[in-house]
Amino acid sequence: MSDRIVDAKVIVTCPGRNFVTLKLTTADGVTGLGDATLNGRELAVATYLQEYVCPLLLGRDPAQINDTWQYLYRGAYWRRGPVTMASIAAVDMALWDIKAKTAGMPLYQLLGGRARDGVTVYGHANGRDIPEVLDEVAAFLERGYKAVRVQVGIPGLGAVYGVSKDRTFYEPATGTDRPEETRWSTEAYLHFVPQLFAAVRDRFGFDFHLLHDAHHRLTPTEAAKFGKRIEEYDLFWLEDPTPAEAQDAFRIIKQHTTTPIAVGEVFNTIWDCHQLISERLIDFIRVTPVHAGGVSHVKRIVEFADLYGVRSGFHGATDMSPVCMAAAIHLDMSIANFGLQEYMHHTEETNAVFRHAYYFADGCLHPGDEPGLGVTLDEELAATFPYRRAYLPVNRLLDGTMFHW
Ligand code: GCO
Ligand code: MG
Repeated sequence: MSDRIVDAKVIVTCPGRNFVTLKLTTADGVTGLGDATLNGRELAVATYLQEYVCPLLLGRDPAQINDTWQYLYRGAYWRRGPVTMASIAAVDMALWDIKAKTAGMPLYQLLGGRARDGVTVYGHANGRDIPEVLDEVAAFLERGYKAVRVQVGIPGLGAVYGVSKDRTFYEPATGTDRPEETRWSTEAYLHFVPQLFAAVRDRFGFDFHLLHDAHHRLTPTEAAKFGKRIEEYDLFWLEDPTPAEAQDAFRIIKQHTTTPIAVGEVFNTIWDCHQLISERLIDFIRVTPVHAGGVSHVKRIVEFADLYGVRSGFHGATDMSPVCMAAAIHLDMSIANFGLQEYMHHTEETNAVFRHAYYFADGCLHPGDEPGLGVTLDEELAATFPYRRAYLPVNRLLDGTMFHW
């Protein structure tokens, strides 16, 4: 007699930032967790799950992951989109958690076992000016990181993407009543940022991976010119050079530069990136379980990407809860075409609510040995951190024109 899902609960908590988590329980008493956090729009996903998905899950066999995925994807008629796909992702992650716990093994074992010793990660070095960033890079390298992303304040501009106000924790979703408004000049950015790469390579050499995120702000021509200009600094990747929805824009970039290109943190399905991958227009695909349909769908995307020499670079900012991070790490451990994993620290409160088996050592994350995803959610503690509305910033050009954040 097969098992049945008897409870589906959505837990919203704010231990430093908001997280939405789905917890499934089976008649056999096994529980599974799935991350459903969509930064700045959390309650839309919580409602989608609570009102439309949870009732459908009760009574289903937790072992039938593929059928449940298709039931929620094909069965909704309205396909794709961040809200729908984060909801499906949460169900998928929770079902894989249950399956691996039932099998008594860490999830990566079910996905085919270890394909590497550990998951190499990159940290975020940032600062208001170049000397501050250099100090941060030094600190990451001292802690054993083998890859570092650098972001810097731009003279003449106020707050810019990727530069923390808080030195220990980066969270861009700060506006509670309305989004924070920032101002932007692509000219000022393109003029200044190569000086940062020059300073980093000058002081620390080339013996580690250097990365940078342009956060979707350049035109294809600007990105092509920029990529070419910075080739001498040998970036591991230039991330999100142009707005990600236009897949053909990347053809222009690729025709002009050998700086490797990463994109995909805002993608929800394979349909958002199949052209980028099959035409070899990118080098790294940045999808992550919570925003791209869970473990099952991300596995499908990276296996497809492997056919074209595109490697993984899963998104791992603070808005991916430890549940999503664990799912990403289990995938990273087992896939053939692993590239690099993003890793940002969660707050102590977050780590207390979501106790996790994964840990950092020697520049890598390791999944630990617990069965399933290896994450437990302390519901009582979670309830002491109520939801607080938060918006990601919006961005305008210096003349007030709405721009990409
Ligand atoms: C990254 C991302 C993040 C996003 C954030 C939005 O590369 O880590 O660009 O910083 O801005 O995840 O919610
Ligand atoms: Mg990014």
